[in-house]
Amino acid sequence: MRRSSLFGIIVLLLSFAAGDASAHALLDHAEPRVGNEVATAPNEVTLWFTQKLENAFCTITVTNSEGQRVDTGKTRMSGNQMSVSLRPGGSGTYHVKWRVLSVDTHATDGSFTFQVGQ
Ligand SMILES: [Cu+2]
Repeated sequence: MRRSSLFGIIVLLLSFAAGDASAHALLDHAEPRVGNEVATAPNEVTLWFTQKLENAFCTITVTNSEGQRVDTGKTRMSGNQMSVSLRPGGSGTYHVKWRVLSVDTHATDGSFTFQVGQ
């Protein structure tokens, strides 16, 4: 009897944990697209998330192939979308790092790259 109620509690906790994980703001897609190559350096990067974002605590950092920061630091946000303007950074691999706080107060972060052609 004790054992079965303990099992019930564990199942309940696991289902809470699973529900919570799906509620975090994860990267849905980006422009330029994750891993893709674009012909010319874009003048901004836009990220779309799976959940609405809490404006005050979200950042995007973009560096070019030489590791120089090319984002202007000014992010624009609307709902589940966040953009940052870029300075010219030449060709090569760009790294995008993001950190966001979703409206459910959970912080998530991640990174991806895209290529800029010659
Ligand atoms: Cu969450």
